[in-house]
Amino acid sequence: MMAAENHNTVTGAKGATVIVGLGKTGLSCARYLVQRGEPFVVVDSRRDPPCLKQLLSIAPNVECYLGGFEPFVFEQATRLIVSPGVSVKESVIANAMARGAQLLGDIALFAAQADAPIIAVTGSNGKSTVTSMVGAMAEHAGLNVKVGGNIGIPALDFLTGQPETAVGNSASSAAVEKPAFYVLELSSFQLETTPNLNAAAAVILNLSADHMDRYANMQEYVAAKQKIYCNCRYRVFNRDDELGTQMMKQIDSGRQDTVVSFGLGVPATERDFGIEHRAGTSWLVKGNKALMPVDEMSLPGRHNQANALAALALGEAMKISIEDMLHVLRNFAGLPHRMQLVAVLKDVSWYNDSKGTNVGATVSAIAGMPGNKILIAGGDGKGADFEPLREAVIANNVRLVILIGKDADRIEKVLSGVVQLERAANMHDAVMRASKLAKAGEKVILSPACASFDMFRDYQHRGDVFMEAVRNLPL
Ligand code: UMA
Ligand code: ADP
Repeated sequence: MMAAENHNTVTGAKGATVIVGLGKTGLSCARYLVQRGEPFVVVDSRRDPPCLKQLLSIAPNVECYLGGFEPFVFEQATRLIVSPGVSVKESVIANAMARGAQLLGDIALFAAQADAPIIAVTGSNGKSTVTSMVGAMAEHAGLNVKVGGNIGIPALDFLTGQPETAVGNSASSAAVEKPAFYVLELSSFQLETTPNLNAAAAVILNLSADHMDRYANMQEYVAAKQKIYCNCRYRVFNRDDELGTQMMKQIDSGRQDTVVSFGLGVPATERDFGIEHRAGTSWLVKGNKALMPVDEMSLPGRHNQANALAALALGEAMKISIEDMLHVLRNFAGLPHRMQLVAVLKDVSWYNDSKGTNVGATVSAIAGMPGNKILIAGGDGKGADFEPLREAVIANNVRLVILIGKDADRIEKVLSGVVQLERAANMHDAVMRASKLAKAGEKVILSPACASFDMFRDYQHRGDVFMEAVRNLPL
């Protein structure tokens, strides 16, 4: 039975645990509870949530309330397992918590049962890059490692043995084999429902405004991120990041755990990672030990040097040899939709940075690319302040900005008068305009500074549409 949406009671003990949200995360939580024989009900505000069919195949009799958050579903709950896409400020959730219901997310369930140490990565930008680098380093060192979380594979799928959770292994062996480590990318949404992550090592890469439609202010966002260090034994932080450094000073008082910093300058202690210029060459260094010339890294840009240093610090916590880690930094191909070179046409280079979903990411994308450029930006700004784009556009030779999407007006307000602006009706139009206006030697970068949901399924879809439009340009 799939419970009818007009039921006004939740039956028996099933109502005690409510899974809120039926996307990938909700489904992974349902699988986990089914395997443990624990009863639950599911609720989603969408009438047709993406994982309904899969849910009914593993739990045909589950009670499932769709198309809204009816209060009666929450009133009987003693435990809410809330998906990252649902705000914990929803009144039904806040009321249940006020009554004493326990609030958890998938990562909290995972952390309580994980059979191997967790290496955790968060930050406003660079999470997927660093998570993937650390995963690749561990694999190169011959470790069986599982890489997941916000990067795309719900962590609980590792415990329930889903075949797609095999990373760098055959599906059959990875489903049963206990890994040496879990490397998890964690969003602020996942962290805010994780009271005790208990990670073996964790990093906050950087802190700049994101998801301001879900948080009242920066403080609230930072407090969610800070949960990554809860009971963590090896804390890595970015000493160039003001908020991150402040946070570390506050947490530090009286604690004896290992604390390692990374930053783009010379490190102050032998434990810390940084960059030092010696005889005309920039080196990645640990303390005063030179590790590798920065030029040997496969990924370009200062932000990727910071990402590499963070990955080195985490890899060291996993006891991976420096040689194995440097090999990965020399050969890491980078991820799609992150400053991905799509084509060079008539001496114009086209880059897909669709994963630039907040202002900080777009600022680093344009700052990291020398020469004149055209920026395609816009979408759903998630309540962001676009002001930092103004300075970045002026300082980094952005000659033209083509705006798309819901928040084009808001971005135009900030950039008006400092750069030539164009409006485009859709991505194809934006690419056509850029192609007509680009001059030889310039770069065209899609780095929207916004989420994609106003026009596309997700950032991958947006990047794919962009790349297709570029590849279809008349030669
Ligand atoms: N939604 C509703 N009603 C509901 C439940 C969800 O409208 O009742 C909407 C949400 O507002 C959201 C969408 O449905 O727009 C998906 O939400 P979800 O919680 O069901 O998402 P999942 O499919 O479980 O995917 C989540 C992460 N999604 C979000 O945090 C929005 C995925 O990160 C993550 O890969 C996956 O779990 C596995 O861990 C994506 C993401 O966009 C990539 N993350 C944000 C980011 O990186 O900026 C945080
Ligand atoms: P996340 O998973 O946090 O969204 P990604 O590794 O997917 O981060 O990178 C997303 C975008 O953010 C990239 O395309 C790049 O423009 C930018 N970026 C990556 N690393 C950093 C960093 N350390 N600092 C600032 N911006 C970054």
